[in-house]
Amino acid sequence: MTHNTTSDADSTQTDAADADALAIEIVGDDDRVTLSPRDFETFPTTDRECTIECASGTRTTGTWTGVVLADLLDRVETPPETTHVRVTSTDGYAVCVDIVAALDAIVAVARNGEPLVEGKPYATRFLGGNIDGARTVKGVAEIEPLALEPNADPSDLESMSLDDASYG
Ligand SMILES: Nc1nc2c(c(=O)[nH]1)N[C@H]1C(S)=C(S)[C@@H](COP(=O)(O)O)O[C@H]1N2
Ligand SMILES: [Mo]
Repeated sequence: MTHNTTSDADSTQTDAADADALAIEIVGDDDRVTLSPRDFETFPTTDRECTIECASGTRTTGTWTGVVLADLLDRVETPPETTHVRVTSTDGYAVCVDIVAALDAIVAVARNGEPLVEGKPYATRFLGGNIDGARTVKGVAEIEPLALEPNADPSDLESMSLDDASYG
């Protein structure tokens, strides 16, 4: 997929940047699909009651509305023995969760009825009942199902060490 660059300084620049911020790439075995905000809106949504707890002790509970990850994965050819799903943010934050937790997770677009886009820069959030707070990725950019070897360490595929306060 190609994008217009934002170097044309005109009134569409902000819209284009916003659209890019919400585009989500699903990476399959041999194929990849980029979902624009408009594509994303065509999926049914569901609600999840979810508490996000940080190692530091901060907790936030809310009702999150979003698209079930399984529906997104259906758009690509997944590896036959998928064991994990890697989710990467626009800020480089990346987590790797097991497939059971991932299939029950959602990519949320709203919290307590409020669109996440109003809390920029993060318009989406990956979360689920069996996903710990630190692995609830804000600003989902890429979702990749993986078939890891039994002795592989999924945390090798994570980069969760951004501690710039602006990443929250
Ligand atoms: N993209 C991105 N997502 C992220 C983080 C991050 O740095 N970048 N931090 C994580 C951590 S450590 C926690 S505890 C929660 C914090 O979520 P909150 O700001 O809603 O409390 O977001 C998680 N998601
Ligand atoms: Mo955290």
